[in-house]
Amino acid sequence: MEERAMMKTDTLDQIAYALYLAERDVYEVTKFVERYPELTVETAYDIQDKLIELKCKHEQTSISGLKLGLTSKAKQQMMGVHEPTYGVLLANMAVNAQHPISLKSLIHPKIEPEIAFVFKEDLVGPVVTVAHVLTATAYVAPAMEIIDSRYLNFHFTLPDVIADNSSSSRYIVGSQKYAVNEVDLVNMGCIFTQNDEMIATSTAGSVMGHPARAIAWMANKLIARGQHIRAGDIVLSGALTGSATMHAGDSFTVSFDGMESLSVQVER
Ligand code: 0L1
Ligand code: MG
Repeated sequence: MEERAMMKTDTLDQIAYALYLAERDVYEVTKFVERYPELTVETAYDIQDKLIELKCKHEQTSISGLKLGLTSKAKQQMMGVHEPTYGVLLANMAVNAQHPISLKSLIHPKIEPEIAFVFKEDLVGPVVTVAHVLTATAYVAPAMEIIDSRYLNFHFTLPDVIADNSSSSRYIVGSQKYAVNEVDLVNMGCIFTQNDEMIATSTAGSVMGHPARAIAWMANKLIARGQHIRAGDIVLSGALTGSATMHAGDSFTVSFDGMESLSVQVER
């Protein structure tokens, strides 16, 4: 609480609005920590909440779920941060894989394989475990996330990226649904291809040993802010591999053992 009081509400509103405009008008901004060194992880989640309010109001959309980011040590090291993050998914971020994706409204998009968990029950911290996550899950499905940091060259600190809704941009969820006991959420292999060339392989367990562990971590964080995972929410687990830069005409496919593969095509 004390930490949060160090930044004026006006400043938090201004940062949220600057991030909203950068996304709306498709341009990059420089990280805010340089201008506001007092920005903390907690104040950054306050800004994220304000950004989501702005987007819901101006884009006439609503919250459809949550996403985890930076769940692998490799990605944390790559980005120079020390813990995972979460962000909010909105209904208008959902992409239908049947149609080519336009990059026109995106700044410098990258795409990454994820596992989507869809919830049939609320999941409320602070003592959520992997078992609780699995019990509350209606189904899992293959997914991809398009991330599009609003920061120049994807350069940010942990508070910056949290304020920017953890780089959320779009998400794609496969139409086939799988019960949690139908797939091996630790050892299930994943192959990620770009234009039919394999660019990365991984296993489900690359997300904190078990993707449900990442979700439990988030549920236990959310409660400190009076928030929780709601029945009906879609939650993206965090990426299983590094992300790939998207170009016009590219195609991307993620194939998980035991699940139908999911492909997207980028508009030419
Ligand atoms: O979903 C992710 O892992 C991305 C979180 C933000 C970091 C980035 O923009 O790469
Ligand atoms: Mg992601």
